[in-house]
Amino acid sequence: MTVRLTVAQALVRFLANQYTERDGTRQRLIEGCWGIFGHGNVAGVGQALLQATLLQAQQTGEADLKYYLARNEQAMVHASVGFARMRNRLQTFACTASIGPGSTNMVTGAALATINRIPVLLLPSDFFATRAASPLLQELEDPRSYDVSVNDAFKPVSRFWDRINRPEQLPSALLAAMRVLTDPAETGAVTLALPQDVQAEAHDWPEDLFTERTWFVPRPLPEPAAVRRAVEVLRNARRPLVIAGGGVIYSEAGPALRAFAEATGIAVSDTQAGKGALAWDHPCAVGGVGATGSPVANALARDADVVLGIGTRYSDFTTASRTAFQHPDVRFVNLNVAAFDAGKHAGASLVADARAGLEALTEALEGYHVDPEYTARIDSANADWRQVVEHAYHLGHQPLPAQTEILGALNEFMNERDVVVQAAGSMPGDLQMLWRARDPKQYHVEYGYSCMGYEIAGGLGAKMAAPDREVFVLVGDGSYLMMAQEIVTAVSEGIKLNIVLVQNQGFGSIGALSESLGSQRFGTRYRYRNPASGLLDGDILPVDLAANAASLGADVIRARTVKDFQAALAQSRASDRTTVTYIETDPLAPVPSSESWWDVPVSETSALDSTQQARAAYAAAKRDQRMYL
Ligand SMILES: Cc1ncc(C[n+]2csc(CCOP(=O)(O)OP(=O)(O)O)c2C)c(N)n1
Ligand SMILES: [Mg+2]
Repeated sequence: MTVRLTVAQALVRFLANQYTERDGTRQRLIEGCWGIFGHGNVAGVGQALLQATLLQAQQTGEADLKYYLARNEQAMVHASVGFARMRNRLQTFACTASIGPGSTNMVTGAALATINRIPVLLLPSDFFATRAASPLLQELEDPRSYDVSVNDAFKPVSRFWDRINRPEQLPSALLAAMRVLTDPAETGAVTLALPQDVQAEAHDWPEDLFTERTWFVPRPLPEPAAVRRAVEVLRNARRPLVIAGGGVIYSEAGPALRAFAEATGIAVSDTQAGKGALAWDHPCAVGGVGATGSPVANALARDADVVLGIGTRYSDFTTASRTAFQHPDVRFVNLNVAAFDAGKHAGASLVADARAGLEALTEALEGYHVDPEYTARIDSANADWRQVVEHAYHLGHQPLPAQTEILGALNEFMNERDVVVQAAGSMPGDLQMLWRARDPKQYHVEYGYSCMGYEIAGGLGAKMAAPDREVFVLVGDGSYLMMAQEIVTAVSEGIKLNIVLVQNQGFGSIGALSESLGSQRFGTRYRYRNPASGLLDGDILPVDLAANAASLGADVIRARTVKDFQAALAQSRASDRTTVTYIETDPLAPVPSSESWWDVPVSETSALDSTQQARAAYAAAKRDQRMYL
């Protein structure tokens, strides 16, 4: 039996019938379709989405793929990532974009998804497969080949990429796309480029293509010999340290991690993606590790003889650019579902689902426990650090509050299940160091790509995934100016976000970095150009981002003091409308030290004193950098 449909209609019908299942729970894989239409997709995928919606409304038994209109194509990928991350990678969205700029706007989102190992299905439109009308509006013409389009730019940032030049190619491409999206080791952006003529072309499809399909998301078990090798290393450890990454959370391995920590007494540090895997006030929890981590975790990392990395990619922030671990014989044990990550730093590789691997390790390590002196050291360091955090949370900085006070007030205000979303600027570092999370879904900081502009769009996706939670989006003025437009989408869809807009007149983060590297905050402030100096160091600009947010349809509260801010948060929570709380902070306020380092090279030769001094400090710090072999 066959059914006659266009390629786009077949695509939509197929996607509406895909499910994932893990631990006996089944859910739709593709929750809906984000899109912005242009000539490349309006009559193809657009028509198919409309038809599916209308047929479903008539109760024909046709499954729908609900359409959401974004305001920028990059943002719709971010929203899909926010959603998929919140749903532990078991569900995501498709994104349809028109030919050319609509499609290439998604490239940044694709890179973000792939780097963070989050599934998202991208459907950029492409020029005619027949080339009947070439060159089209927005078509890249490559004199060397007619088989090149701007969508080839998705190749390095996609885990699977294909172009559907004939209807017959669609079924196998779709099956491969679903396999990659649902494979925890391979997942990331999946791109199917769809020529605009092929989208509208009819074909007789086997009906079996559209039967419901369930993709079982595996929990690979560790190989017994690999467990034995890992345990051999761990049993000899006197100063071990766990690094919990995002993989712990995606695998819902928090309880298994807690059981492991309690059985062994090993301290647990976390990465940006792993924060909240173990509650911050658990006796074994020592906070963030690495360049923006807590000094407690970083001191343990410095002395660790064995590092057990679980579900972590070991980014430079996590390893302090490979200076975090200074024990001469430090060894790594890497529990990861992806062999690629499990093999890093010449570690003993334990390729497995985080939960399954932790259960196996806990069992095989029976009888092992760190010595009481190690435990006492953690307790006392944690007690000292808590006081530092309390101080930073309540600094009383004048006249403008410090950012750490805003984060503190928010942390104290939020309920356990509320979610904080952030991505770039000075906040991820402060959050990584100071935030206290109990729930594994509370801390949502995108720090694989640290993409300015993820905040509001990603928060929108997170809220769609968890309508029962309050979502607090923290966004800097720089990020806000890059991508604020999804406030309009939130308003139009009636999706309520609590947005906190932190105004510090430019790039607080890069300003501080620049200063520490001898570059004197050059080009990091939003100021008038000063004719005298020729630099952007004139007066503050007459820009009112609060008024801008109001103009996009949000309710806006202007707060000046921490007290105002607390009242604004309560008002924001009580409202059912997207609310922006606007607050100015002092970018020069003090922040506690992580006692760590990040490798950002400084000019080796320079006419500036500031750069020469920074270079000397850089060269000294660089000496601690190691290859872990
Ligand atoms: C898309 C993008 N462009 C550039 C950067 C580099 N960058 C990192 S933080 C930052 C400044 C962020 O400014 P803002 O949002 O105001 O946060 P603040 O640093 O002031 O806290 C820049 C330019 C980035 N991470 N992402
Ligand atoms: Mg700023």
